[in-house]
Amino acid sequence: MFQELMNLYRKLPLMSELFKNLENKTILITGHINPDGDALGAALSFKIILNELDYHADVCFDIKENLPSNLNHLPLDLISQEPKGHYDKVIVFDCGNPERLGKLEPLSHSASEIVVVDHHIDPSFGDIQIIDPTAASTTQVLFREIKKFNYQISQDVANCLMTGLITDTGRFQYSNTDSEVFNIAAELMNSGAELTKISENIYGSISFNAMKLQSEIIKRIELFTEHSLVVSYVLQEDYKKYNIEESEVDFLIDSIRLVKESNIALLLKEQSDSSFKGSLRSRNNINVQLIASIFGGGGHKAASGFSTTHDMKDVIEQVKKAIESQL
Ligand SMILES: [Mn+2]
Repeated sequence: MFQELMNLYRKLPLMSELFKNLENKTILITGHINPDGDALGAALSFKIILNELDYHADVCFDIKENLPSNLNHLPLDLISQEPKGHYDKVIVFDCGNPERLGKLEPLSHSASEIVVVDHHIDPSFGDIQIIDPTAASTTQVLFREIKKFNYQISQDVANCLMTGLITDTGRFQYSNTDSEVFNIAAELMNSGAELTKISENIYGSISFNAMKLQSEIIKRIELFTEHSLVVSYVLQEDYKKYNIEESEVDFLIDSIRLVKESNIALLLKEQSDSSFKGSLRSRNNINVQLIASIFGGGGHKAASGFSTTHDMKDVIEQVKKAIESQL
C-alpha cells in the first residue's frame, strides 16, 4: 500500500502537460511580439524553473524596439538575442496566434511539438493547449500548472509571476480580478514576491519627458458622448520632440481611460510607416476584442489592440459603428 502511494506520488509531477516530455529536447520558450509584463513574466518564470530542474531552454522574443524600462525589474538577461535554427519543442506563452510570434513563427512550424499556455479567447495553434480564457493572466494559468507540479516557488519566480498578474489586471482593478487572483497573489507574497518594488517600477517610474508627452496627449483628448468613447493619439513627431521611445508610453491609455463620461477608450499611436496601432479599453459590457477584430487585431473583452493603415478619422468612425452594433 505504502509503495503504491509512493509510486503514485512520483507520478504526480507528470500531471501537468507542461512538464512532460522535456528530456533530451532542444527547447524554445517564447511569447507574443514585443512582449508585455505577462508574456515576459510567464516565459522568464518558466525559464528559471527549467534551470532549477536542470533542463536547458532558450528564451527568445521578436522585440522590435527596446523593452520598456518599467519591466527591467525582471531578469531580462535570461533572454537570448538570437534563437537557434531549430527546436524540438516550442513553448509559447500569452500568444493565441502563431503570426503574433513575429520572426519566431517559422520556428514554431518546424518544431515537433508546440505547447501553448495562454488566456486569450481564440488560440489557433498548439499541439498541447493549456488555455483558460477566463484567467486574468497567462501567469495565472502557469501558476496552476506549477502547483500541480508541487514545486516550491522561489522569490525570482514569484516576482515574474506577480508581474504578469499585476499588469494584466491593471493592479488588481480590471473586471478579470477575482478571488483566485488574490489567492495566487497571496501565495506569491508568501514566496517572497516584492509587490511594492514591482508596482513602483511598473507604475511609479515615468520619465520626465514621458510625463510632458502625457500632458500633450491629454490636451488632445476628444469625447464622443453618444458612444461613451474617449479618443486621443500620439504621432511620430511627438516621440522625436520629447526624445522618447514608443515603448516608454504604454501607460498613456491608462490615463485617457479615466474620463468619467466614457466607458470605452481608444488611443491611436502612429508608427514609423505612418500606419497606426490602436489600444482599446472597456469598462462596461462593450467587448473591445470584437472591435479590434474588425482591424484584424485581438486581445480580451476589456483590453485589446490592433494595427491599421486606415487614417485616424476613418478608424474612429469604424470604432463608433462597432460600438453602436453592440448597444
Ligand atoms: Mn496576457
